[in-house]
Amino acid sequence: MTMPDWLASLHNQLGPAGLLTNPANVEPYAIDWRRLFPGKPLAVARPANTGEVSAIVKLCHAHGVAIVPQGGNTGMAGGAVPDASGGELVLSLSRMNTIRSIDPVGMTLEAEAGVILKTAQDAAAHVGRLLPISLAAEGSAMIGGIVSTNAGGLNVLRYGMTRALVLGLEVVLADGTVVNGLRHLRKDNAGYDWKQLFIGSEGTLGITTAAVLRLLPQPKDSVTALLSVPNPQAALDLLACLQNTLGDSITACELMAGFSLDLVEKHFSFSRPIADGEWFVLIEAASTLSGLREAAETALGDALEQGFALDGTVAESGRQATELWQWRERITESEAKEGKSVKHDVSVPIPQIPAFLVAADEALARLQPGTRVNCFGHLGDGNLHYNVLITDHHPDAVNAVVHDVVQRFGGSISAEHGIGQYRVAELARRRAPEEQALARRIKMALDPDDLMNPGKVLPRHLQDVS
Ligand code: FAD
Ligand code: 2HG
Ligand code: ZN
Repeated sequence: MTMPDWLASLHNQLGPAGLLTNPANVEPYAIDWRRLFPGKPLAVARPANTGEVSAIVKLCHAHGVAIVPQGGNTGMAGGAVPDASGGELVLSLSRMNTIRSIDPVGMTLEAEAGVILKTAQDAAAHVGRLLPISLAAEGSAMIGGIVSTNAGGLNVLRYGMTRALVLGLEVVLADGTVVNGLRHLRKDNAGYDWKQLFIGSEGTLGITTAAVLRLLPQPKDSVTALLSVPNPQAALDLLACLQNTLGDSITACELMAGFSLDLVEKHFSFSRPIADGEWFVLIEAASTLSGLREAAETALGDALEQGFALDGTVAESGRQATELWQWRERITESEAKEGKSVKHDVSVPIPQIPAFLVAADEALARLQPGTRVNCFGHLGDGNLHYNVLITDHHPDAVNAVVHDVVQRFGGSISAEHGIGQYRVAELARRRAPEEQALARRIKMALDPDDLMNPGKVLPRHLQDVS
């Protein structure tokens, strides 16, 4: 099949490494991590710099071609893959992988969108600083994807979501205009803080080409413990009890059902460091000051004495801490190996977690008794991954049942993964009309032709919606 003229001219401009058209080469970019949303890219553009991104976007704008930005393609909502029409261009940021600067005094790191999160973390650590964004996909997820999904992860309890760590952004707008807001400033109230619109917008408003991230001092000491708890309420009591003593040195507090650990044991053959139980909590504290370990061990002893935890193990070395974290970080892969699942990335007000779990379990049992739920997540953020292993029911029916309960508890149907294409209909069904209308006005202002990742976050053809 011959290329349209505009694509041929793009090919000349970007060179063979910059534009992939061969079906075998574009195939890896066509489907999401969960393999739920197979698409068909028109081609894959791989720009080497911001100027090339701008040139691609200008050309697409002129020819009415939709663009799907893609980073590490680890997203959980099908946001980074094109539809099946064969008409959407995937724009991969993977060749834009330069860390432009690290400033240990001003504590900032400026990175292009295609820098892998782990590479950025390591670069910060190399100068004694911490980039605290951390998630199990950090070996593949890229800064542009992290920013564009406003990723959460394992350290939100102490450091906040990605949004809290972004100081500056460079973006390419839907008409190809480059907007450089790469300021390394802690305080900047000069006009609208427009970068906030792009953070978490999942590529629907423009393309993030680089970001300035905030760094922190690297902790000198950390303590990691895995505890079994009798129930989710005890897990919350445990967290509160530890916070009373350890304050905000607690960086992570992750809840895992016994079933989640069973899955990891089954699919990775790890041997359990702790007796079997119904629920587990993985907790980590970190400090730049000395004395953390003694304080943490005393606090954990008190929590055990008060019955908030039944059993526990504290990592004695960095290697043991990594091993404990494997129980948490391997859950997603274990679930995928187990088979298909219907994922829910929900949040509810933190004190409501135990009641939410009871209500969700009851509602699911009414739909189908005996359904297996892989429930784990970021307890300290009120964010649970309440994943239902495949049932006889259509995923939409399962979503509806769980999200009805979430809504009753005043929660969110997407705490950290975003909407992508997976949750578009659910969001449209559940968001107040005024909020939806406001979102459409923002989209129409920045991307009136609906060419930036159409059909993600918002339904397609906004022009047709009154
Ligand atoms: P992609 O998947 O490539 O893209 C995600 C979205 O951002 C898409 O809509 C895409 O179009 C858009 N996008 C990507 N790059 C750009 C750009 N430069 N400009 C504009 N738009 C862009 N997420 C969490 O929040 N917390 C977790 O704990 C977590 N754990 C995970 C664990 C595993 C094992 C896996 C597979 C995923 C996990 N995720 C988690 C989800 C995922 O890693 C995050 O959403 C991550 O931020 C996606 O980064 P990415 O580079 O892979 O983005
Ligand atoms: C995590 O917390 C990720 O590990 C993935 O957000 C959650 O697999 C999931 O549903
Ligand atoms: Zn998560």
